[in-house]
Amino acid sequence: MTAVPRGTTLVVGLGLSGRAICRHLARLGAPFMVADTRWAPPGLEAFRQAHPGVAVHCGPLETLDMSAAEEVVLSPGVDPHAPAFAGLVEAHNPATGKPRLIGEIALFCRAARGRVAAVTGSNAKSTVVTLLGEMAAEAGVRVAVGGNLGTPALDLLAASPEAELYVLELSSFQLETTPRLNAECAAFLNLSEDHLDRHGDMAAYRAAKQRIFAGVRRAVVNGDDADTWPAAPYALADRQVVRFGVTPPEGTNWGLARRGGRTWLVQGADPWLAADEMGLAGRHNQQNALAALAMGQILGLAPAAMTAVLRRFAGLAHRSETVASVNGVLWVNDSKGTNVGATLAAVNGLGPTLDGRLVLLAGGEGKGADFTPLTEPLAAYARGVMLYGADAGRLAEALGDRVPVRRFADLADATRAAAALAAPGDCVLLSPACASLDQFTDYRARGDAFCRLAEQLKQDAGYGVSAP
Ligand code: UMA
Ligand code: ADP
Repeated sequence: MTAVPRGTTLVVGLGLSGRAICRHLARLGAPFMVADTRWAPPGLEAFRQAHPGVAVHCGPLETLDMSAAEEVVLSPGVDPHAPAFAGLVEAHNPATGKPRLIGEIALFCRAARGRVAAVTGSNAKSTVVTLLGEMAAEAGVRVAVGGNLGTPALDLLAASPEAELYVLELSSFQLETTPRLNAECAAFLNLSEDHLDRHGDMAAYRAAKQRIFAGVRRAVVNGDDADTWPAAPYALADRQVVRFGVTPPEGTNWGLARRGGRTWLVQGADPWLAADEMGLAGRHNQQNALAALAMGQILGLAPAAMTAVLRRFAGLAHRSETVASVNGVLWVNDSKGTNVGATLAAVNGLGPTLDGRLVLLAGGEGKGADFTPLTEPLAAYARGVMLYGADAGRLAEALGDRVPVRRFADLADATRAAAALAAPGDCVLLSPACASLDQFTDYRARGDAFCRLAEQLKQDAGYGVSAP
């Protein structure tokens, strides 16, 4: 049994967040050691070189005595309810009064000087965070953007110490270990099944996301999704909550309204921008734009700066991204569709716009989700569904005989079969409704593989791929 020395902070996890936590503690001059549950975590040698003299424990945490640790700081990929942390969750150190177990974002809250705008939800976080970050920059605010999106929050502090505003994408994993975020503005965009293998059930998943409202000044929520509304113990006064939705809104809420034959983004009765002027396409992105506008207004950003960004922003890679057009067939990379809600948005968004039908590529790690909500939309819009990866069997079972389904060993085989099936006017859509980790390093690698396959088809006889 190894013991964490008294007064030493234990950092768990040597990934992106863990390394950012270590850099932060080193900058503060706080003594720390590191543990990772894996025997050979990636980047171990580089870590040892960057932090000579810092003790590293690799392997099961049960052989580590944490009882004297100053505090235990978890990476998001580490489950605070694992047996090794029994007794630490929600416990406080009697000597310091601080929680015994926290995450990276709790350290961020202690150190950040600028205002915090935070975004969570099962889907659309990255899109809304990017929109809001660009709006703030366009409005002349010194802004830093990161969190689950990419740059770990603690690295933002060092990279942009002068930031007036931090725009953070926060996952349920990060929020679960954040006692009080105290955000100036926090948005909870939507809730659909995801990460049930970690949280156990939807109630626990929702409760983790609700923590975004702890200590918040103003909240932005989805008027059509009651799960996103602040609930006990984070209930807020009505005047603190702004809603967005897809219908004409009341008061100062945000929504969509028809004017002169066009759909407009509106606040109450005030039109802000016609939806067809946006760089982003699809009803789901109109909701995303409304959420960003609602947050931007709360933060005092200039309206002209916000609408300028909505006009020019054309979307992030791997999110319903058109990557090729092959003999009249559209190829769309929605590799970031890692859960059922995201794939539903892609299928319902694209399906009605096609002259032909969808050929969907799906599969991977389903994270315990129920796939049956995909059946009806796929029956309506799909010519066929090509399944691959760990949960292909569960997907096939859920879709039953309502949709023609075929199974393949991997994405490459599934993609070739999709190309053979698709007819002019169709769309080959990669939106897997699953995580990629059984066959790829992450969703980007999966999306890149799909793009390479499309590119390969361009070289093959009979396929004249042109840029979209
Ligand atoms: N791991 C172990 N043992 C350990 C520590 C980690 O097995 O002791 C495993 C985890 O189970 C996981 C992997 O290592 O499979 C990475 O975990 P991590 O906590 O070290 O992850 P980081 O590299 O720090 O990346 C995290 C986020 N990853 C997770 O939450 C799993 C990244 O989001 C995020 O970009 C990064 O911090 C910076 O903030 C990725 C993600 O998939 C994109 N997030 C999920 C999502 O978006 O759905 C929540
Ligand atoms: P996140 O960071 O929450 O994963 P992204 O902006 O990266 O969000 O989008 C993830 C997936 O969700 C993509 O497949 C995207 O097409 C889909 N999506 C985008 N906006 C919405 C929305 N409003 N509702 C449901 N799905 C959406």
